[in-house]
Amino acid sequence: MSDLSLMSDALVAMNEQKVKELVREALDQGVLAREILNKGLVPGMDIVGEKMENGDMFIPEVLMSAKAMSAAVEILKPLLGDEGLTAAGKVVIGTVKGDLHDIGKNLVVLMLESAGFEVYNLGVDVAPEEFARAVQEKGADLLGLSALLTTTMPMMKKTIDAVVESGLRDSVKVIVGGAPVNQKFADEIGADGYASDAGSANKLAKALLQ
Ligand code: B1M
Repeated sequence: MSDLSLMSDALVAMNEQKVKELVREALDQGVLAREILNKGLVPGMDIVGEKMENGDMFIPEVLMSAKAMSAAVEILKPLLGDEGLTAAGKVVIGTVKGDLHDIGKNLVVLMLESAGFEVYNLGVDVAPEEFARAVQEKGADLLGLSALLTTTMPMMKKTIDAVVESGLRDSVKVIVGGAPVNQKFADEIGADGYASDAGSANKLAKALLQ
């Protein structure tokens, strides 16, 4: 059976080739895509985060690990989604202004798309007015906000404020997520929900739009 800790090691070693090789090997051995993600890749990125925090890895190195992670996610992409679900609604999603982290948000996008949502991914560093404009233009049922930095969390509140100001708050549900975010914060800023990971975001989106 595949040892998924080797995948974490390869990610920390910034070895994209090896990561991809191990992902393909695990799939060949019948390991589920979700398990590869949750037990091999995400723990690897957690170690990268710790090393970054301790000054054992620097930004260019973290970027190389992030690139390896994205390449692995590309392989898993077609296998991650729920099958047989019908179009469930329109979603506008992005990482808030000042924040450039997008790996987790892209996983959320992946899950939502494969669950049949029509997803408009605005990318990273998205200003509150940009979100509000997109909600209006796309007629979104759901707005998803991601933040990975404690310093950009307040931007989530500002984004909700912008949606309120544009008179759209009653027509769109807002969900928030990202490592520093929690349910309490979501409640404080007036979001409709919080999800801790991509799978829960998918469930939450479906529940809110039912
Ligand atoms: Co940055 N970074 N980073 N970084 N980075 C963190 C987040 C950090 C925790 C590392 C650390 O110090 N331990 C720390 C934040 C500390 C804090 O504020 N609490 C940090 C810092 C400080 C910084 C810089 C300030 C560093 C610097 O320049 N001195 C800088 C800021 C740049 C900016 O954004 N303005 C910076 C830069 C970067 C890189 C560009 C090098 C790179 C990002 C590359 C990219 O995303 N394309 C990077 C990375 C890779 C990380 C770590 C190592 C990994 C993040 C990741 O991709 N995780 C991260 C440490 C860590 O998280 N362990 C760190 C894997 C991903 C699958 O998980 O993103 O949590 P995550 O997403 C999950 C859930 O959170 C959730 O579902 C996802 C999937 O299950 N989720 C949602 C996410 N969004 C959601 C939205 C939802 C629902 C759920 O609904 C809409």
